[in-house]
Amino acid sequence: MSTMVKNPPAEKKSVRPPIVQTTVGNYLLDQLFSLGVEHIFGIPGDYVLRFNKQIEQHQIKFINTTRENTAGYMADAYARLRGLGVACITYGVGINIANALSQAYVENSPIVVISGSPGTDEIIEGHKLHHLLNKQSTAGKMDTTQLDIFKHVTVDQAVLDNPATARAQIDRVLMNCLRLKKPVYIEIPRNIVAQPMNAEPGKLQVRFTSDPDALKESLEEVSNILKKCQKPVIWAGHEIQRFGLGSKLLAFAEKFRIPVVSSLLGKTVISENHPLFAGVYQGDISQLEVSEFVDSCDCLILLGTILTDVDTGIFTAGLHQEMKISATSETIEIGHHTYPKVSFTNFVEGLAQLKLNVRFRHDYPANIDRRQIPFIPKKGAKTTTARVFECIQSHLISKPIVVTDVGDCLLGSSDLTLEESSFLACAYFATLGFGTPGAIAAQIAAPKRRVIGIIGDGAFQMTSMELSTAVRYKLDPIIIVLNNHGYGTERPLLDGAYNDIQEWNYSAIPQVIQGGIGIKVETEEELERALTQALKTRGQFTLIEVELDRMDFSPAMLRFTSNVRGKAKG
Ligand SMILES: Cc1ncc(C[n+]2csc(CCOP(=O)(O)OP(=O)(O)O)c2C)c(N)n1
Ligand SMILES: [Mg+2]
Repeated sequence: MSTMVKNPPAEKKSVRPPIVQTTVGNYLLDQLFSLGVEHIFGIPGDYVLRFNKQIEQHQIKFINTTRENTAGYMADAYARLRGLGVACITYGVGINIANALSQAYVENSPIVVISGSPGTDEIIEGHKLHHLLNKQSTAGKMDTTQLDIFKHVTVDQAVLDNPATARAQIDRVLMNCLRLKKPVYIEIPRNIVAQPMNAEPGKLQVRFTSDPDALKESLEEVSNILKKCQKPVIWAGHEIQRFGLGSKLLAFAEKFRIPVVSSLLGKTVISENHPLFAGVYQGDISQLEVSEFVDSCDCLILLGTILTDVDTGIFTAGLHQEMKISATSETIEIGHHTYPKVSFTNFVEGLAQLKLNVRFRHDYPANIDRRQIPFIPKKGAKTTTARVFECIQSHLISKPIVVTDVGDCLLGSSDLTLEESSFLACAYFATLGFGTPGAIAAQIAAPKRRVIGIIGDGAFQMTSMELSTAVRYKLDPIIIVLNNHGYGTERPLLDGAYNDIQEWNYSAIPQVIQGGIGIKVETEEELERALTQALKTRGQFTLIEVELDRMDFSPAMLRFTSNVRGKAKG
């Protein structure tokens, strides 16, 4: 008998993708594109021009911004909506992006900052190069000033000074950006950008792993708590959105019928029209029924929530529930136990799959009236901040993305009822100036959706020139400027002339930047008309300047000033 096997199973070969010749800059662009990046925000400069040329010849589109920090905010907004954002700067003078990186760092926004730099062949002893601090120029030794600064606000960095190691560096840094959801920094000396390198193109994939026994034990501990408690509530934070876990969170909440409140930073982690959604919880800044509800629960399940002063209502959130489960990307704590070997992603995925015969019944969330009340303008009435938000709420049928700045626009927006992933705001780092560039980038990231930016006059004066980017790329965000004549949020804390700002004719800005429509409104009727018209206008932005009294505030700001103001230091 022949021992020959007629059809031997095909030998399993590990199929490696073919090695391709590329360049350092192009490899980086290809990797970014494979991760869903279609736009890069930034400003060119001689240290980065060769890379700008490579972007021009790539599928990725370069969006010229007016400043580097706005490029950073735009990459941040893009990352929040698309999972990864990129900003590109030139060396030294682009350092003003550090503010945006700080925000992205603490608010977990995965941004890649790419900077050009002097060529490795240009560092000659005694030569002073522009844009550099030139503290000491030593032959052949790269300047590290920018790298040193950015090390504080990024989780990984690479200087691509050698094509032979560039691929490994790029892949490592991008993986860390996606794994940790925080900014990273890549510096490319200008003589390296077009140098050839070999690559095996392949999509980078982040895998989150846990010790299986520890994961099992942590989920068993959750099950035991769920069996014991009567009235649990999930307090969901922004990390759920950043790690793409919204559907898992919802599966967990729906399976056991657990109501969900969100933090302000995590607003819209799930649709706020979902029957289990019970409101934005911020301690004593919350609407009364929301804080009373959370206080009445006996089990608090924090998922992806960071307990900042803003999100705890200046630490007025009681957190005195008998049972507590808390999971973030940094730590998982259940009762008195911590689980360092369990990843946040695996834990939330595990919650969604829990098998447990428990259903909670409490009808509170259904009792919250979130019906959209039509906005009927009162004839001749001067508008107030509260009415601006009521008017916006009545126009949310088209499910726009709302982007806010810091100030009353942020607090006032907390009461809006929005769809999932429809709210962008820097509610922790709280840097003024995010709103306008953030709204423009949101439109680039999600071109099929309308975007409403709500911005205070003070914040608007910081980054309003970014509207010229909206003109250039024919974008049509609606920008509502709440003109309360200065730094209104600060007035109740400690007022002085320092809270006044120069009056601008905001609605005349379109004339200067040669595009867009400007409307000034003072009454409720004008506001309603302007917003209706803006929503119908496509292809150009509409700026609605709303004239408000200096000491007029939203209901949320009034809750802040009356309930927790004493705890806020000026
Ligand atoms: C970049 C930056 N500088 C300063 C502050 C401090 N600050 C917080 S709120 C605020 C006033 C904002 O004024 P405006 O944008 O008009 O909003 P309003 O408070 O009037 O609602 C200031 C100056 C900040 N948050 N960010
Ligand atoms: Mg103001």
